[in-house]
Amino acid sequence: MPIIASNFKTNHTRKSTAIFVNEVNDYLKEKNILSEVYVFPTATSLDIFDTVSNFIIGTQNAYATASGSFTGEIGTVQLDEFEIKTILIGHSERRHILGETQNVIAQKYEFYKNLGYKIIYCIGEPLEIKQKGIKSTLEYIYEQFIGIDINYENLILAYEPVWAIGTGVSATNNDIENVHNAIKEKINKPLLYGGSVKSENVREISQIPNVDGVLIGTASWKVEEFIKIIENTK
Ligand code: G2H
Repeated sequence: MPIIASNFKTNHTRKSTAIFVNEVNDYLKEKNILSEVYVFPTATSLDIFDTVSNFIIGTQNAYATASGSFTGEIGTVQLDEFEIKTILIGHSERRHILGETQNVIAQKYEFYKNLGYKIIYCIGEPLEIKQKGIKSTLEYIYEQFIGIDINYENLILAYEPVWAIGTGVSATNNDIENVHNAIKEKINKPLLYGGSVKSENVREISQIPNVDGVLIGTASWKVEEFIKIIENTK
């Protein structure tokens, strides 16, 4: 069953998120879709999903704590209120824009793993590494597994090359296949591809061997496009 995950990043209000969720929920109810669908809204909208049953809501981020003095962060006390048990960890925007180090990421991973959360763990290389070739790309990616328990039962991986994120330029099918094959050989977990996935390329991408689904930002923010993506994913 393919996995389709929408990452809202810093987009949508509570009002527009509620509309999005209701429409996608209605669509999934009618269509008997076989994909496993996830939505990661902003933290401010996590509380409006009480009645959603056709897909899984996760948090884009949280701190490795129950509660405490961590200005600007949320912890499990807040997530528990909304019965959130799914988290994105290691997204390139958190690594490269928010400055999360591998050490911080590994601590977060360990904390949420110990609580049984489903973790979508993101990895991916920047352009200058990609330009050095597949060997450097894989070395870079493997360093992103330092401190990460790859045997964790609730782990889903997402390969997101940094240069393909939000740029409109997806990796080629060949690039995706090579990296996915290599990762799968080492780590036998569901492996998503992310980076400029849209309704026009999702069918091809989701049919590449060892691609178990997709993680989508930009193209998933409009409900019609997200529904097309769900329809086109095989
Ligand atoms: C990668 C992806 C979603 P986009 O960040 O995680 O974003 O689809 O906009 O490239």
